Amino acid sequence: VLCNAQAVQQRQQQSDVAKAKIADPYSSLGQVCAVLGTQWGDEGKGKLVDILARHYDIVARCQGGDNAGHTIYDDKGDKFALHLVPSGILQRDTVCMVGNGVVVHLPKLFEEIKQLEAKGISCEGRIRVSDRAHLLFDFHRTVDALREAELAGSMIGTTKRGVGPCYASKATRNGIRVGDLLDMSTFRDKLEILLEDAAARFDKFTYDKSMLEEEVVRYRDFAEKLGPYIADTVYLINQAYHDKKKILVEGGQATMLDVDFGTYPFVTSSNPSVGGVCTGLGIAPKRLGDIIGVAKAYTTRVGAGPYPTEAFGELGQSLRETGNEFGTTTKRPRRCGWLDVVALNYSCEINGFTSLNLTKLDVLSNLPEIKLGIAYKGPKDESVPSFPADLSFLEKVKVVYETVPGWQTDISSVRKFKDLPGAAKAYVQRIEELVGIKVQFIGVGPGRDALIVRD
Ligand code: 2SA
Ligand code: GDP
Ligand code: MG
Repeated sequence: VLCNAQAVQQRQQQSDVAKAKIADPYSSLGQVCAVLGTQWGDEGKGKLVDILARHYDIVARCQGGDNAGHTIYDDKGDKFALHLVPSGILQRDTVCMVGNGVVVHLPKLFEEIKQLEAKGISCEGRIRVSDRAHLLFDFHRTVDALREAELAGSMIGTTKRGVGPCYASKATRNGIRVGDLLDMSTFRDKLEILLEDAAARFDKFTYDKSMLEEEVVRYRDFAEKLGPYIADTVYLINQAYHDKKKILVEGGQATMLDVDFGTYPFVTSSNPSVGGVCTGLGIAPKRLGDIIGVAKAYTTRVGAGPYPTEAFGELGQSLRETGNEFGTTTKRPRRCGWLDVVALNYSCEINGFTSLNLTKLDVLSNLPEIKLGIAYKGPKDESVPSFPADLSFLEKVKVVYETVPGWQTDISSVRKFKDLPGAAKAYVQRIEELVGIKVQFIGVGPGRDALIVRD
């Protein structure tokens, strides 16, 4: 019943070749490595990036904005929730880059920097913001909320961080870029055009000249503060590549929220899949060494939109509570369900993952049995070859489940694959079999040390 068995088999063969080569999983990772979400976000990308960062010189974000929420813990167990600052910031020698594909809300960026510095994390000289990145203004956030209100019953469930409207300004080519702050003489006029646009489109959007002048004054101040952070990151990252420096890319959101490949229109407005790494940083595709897909051992989604393996009732609630599934940015409860292998396979195909990080395996520990959604059937019982584009069809698919035994033992202190209970090992191996990609890393808790690295 598995959809696209041929693709899975081909990946399996390639993965076997890769498997044979691995001696030290960290040092064998490519000079350029991307960590990307395979599902609907919050798979635990931040945690892996924080762990890998010590082996990298640069950690870069390529898309999204402060809609992202990446939770990491330091060695003392102190929690950090990052939104715009890349998750490499806790490793003191890394340079953290905010690439051209990111939309940047400067008040939030400075707030985050302030919070980090208050916790003793020095950001000075370590953060580089692309001069080509677009500025996300407060008014974009207002427009985000107005658009959602207009949609009434069919809201997207955005984070209301203004991300969609900012990418819209970018696409209509009247957006303002970080580099524009270097010449404040034209800034006022550019901002006025944007505000006029919003006022013309939304009756409820009003602004007066004093508001514009206040924003200009505020941004004059930001321009001064941001000056030392602004850089031609496209040049920097490619120079770093030539200098044999190691580059780690941190994805925000995930493939099923991709504006092209996700459950459109219930998606974010960027490309969290692998293409976004190239366009959002100016890295050539052939320079990408490793592409690690982060997959939660079950599935979650926050915001509206179809999601075939969603569990309602007791199971959904118990996964949410055990997994602490609440939005890092908005605190919204996440919808929970079984692992969707159809979506995962689709994601593997699009991104060409070289390995997977299966996260939150510990969350499944109390379950007597676990299900895997291995295929979809259409309303006429027909097989569905790949993840459908048509949402009305997607809403009608029936998920074919495979049930496997649970392990019902606490695994949070296990650090070696061989020490996992048999049923947990079998679950991981079954996923590998179903997608044809090696699960190199396994998360068994939120802490930095709670990771099984397979050799
Ligand atoms: P937006 O704000 O325009 O990007 O929203 C569009 C859709 O994208 C989803 N989205 C996310 N999904 C999961 N996690 C995200 N980050 C935060 C987190 C979310 C939070 O880490 O928990 O705190 O609620 C994220 N960002 C965007 C969003 O839910 C919409 O479905
Ligand atoms: P991201 O957006 O992909 O970086 O993920 P988030 O940080 O938004 O959400 C993942 C949540 O799961 C965070 O609270 C992490 O601390 C936590 N987490 C990550 N990996 C694991 C794991 O293996 N087990 C458990 N129990 N929690 C994890
Ligand atoms: Mg998140």
